[in-house]
Amino acid sequence: MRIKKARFLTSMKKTRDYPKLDLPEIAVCGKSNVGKSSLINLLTNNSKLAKISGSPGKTRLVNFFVINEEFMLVDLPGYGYAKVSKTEKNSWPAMMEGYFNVAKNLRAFLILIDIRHAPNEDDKLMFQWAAHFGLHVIIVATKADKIAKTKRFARLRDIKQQVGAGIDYPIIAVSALKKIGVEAMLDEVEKAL
Ligand SMILES: Nc1nc2c(ncn2[C@@H]2O[C@H](COP(=O)(O)OP(=O)(O)OP(=O)(O)O)[C@@H](O)[C@H]2O)c(=O)[nH]1
Ligand SMILES: [Mg+2]
Repeated sequence: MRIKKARFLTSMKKTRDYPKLDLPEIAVCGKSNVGKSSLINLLTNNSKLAKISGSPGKTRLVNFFVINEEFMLVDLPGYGYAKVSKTEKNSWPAMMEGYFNVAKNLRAFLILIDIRHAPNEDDKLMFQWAAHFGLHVIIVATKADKIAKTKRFARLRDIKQQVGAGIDYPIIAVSALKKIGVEAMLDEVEKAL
């Protein structure tokens, strides 16, 4: 697949703001600062599409991007960021739940994990939860440029094992900085669609 066109569509906090477009969706989730927005920019080859930030907690709404007028990439708010306000923290589960209630065309659920770190309890819960609901999970190990190429394979294997994924689950190493993993990601996305 080649991404020829990508555009920001809308942000959603309440389910009434869920876009009316009837397109399949690929959702991107993971801890704050793991590189969700950067992944969307990497795949669309547009560094300005999704807002990136050095400080975690940048994406606090569900953001929808329309790709090739064929499907949507959905940037979900990150979890596990200690410094967001209590109100914001409390609104996270409701916002996610709201999204899952209305997103009937969800074809794949990307769970991003920093390649350098072991998945934490939140990551594991996210994975178990998604698997429980029968979502097509793709694990994405981000910031692959931060470790030596020779160590990548072992890290992918460990992450997969630690998160509790069987051998059937795809796992892909990406680097937004070094533009690694784009083709593998687009292949998986295409399969899921
Ligand atoms: N070295 C390196 N840094 C990256 C990579 N991807 C993202 N980053 C950096 O990680 C930080 C967070 O990236 P974002 O894409 O904003 O992360 P996010 O998951 O969208 O964060 P929230 O919206 O806050 O949940 C930024 O400083 C990025 O430049 C990567 O592949 N390699
Ligand atoms: Mg973000």
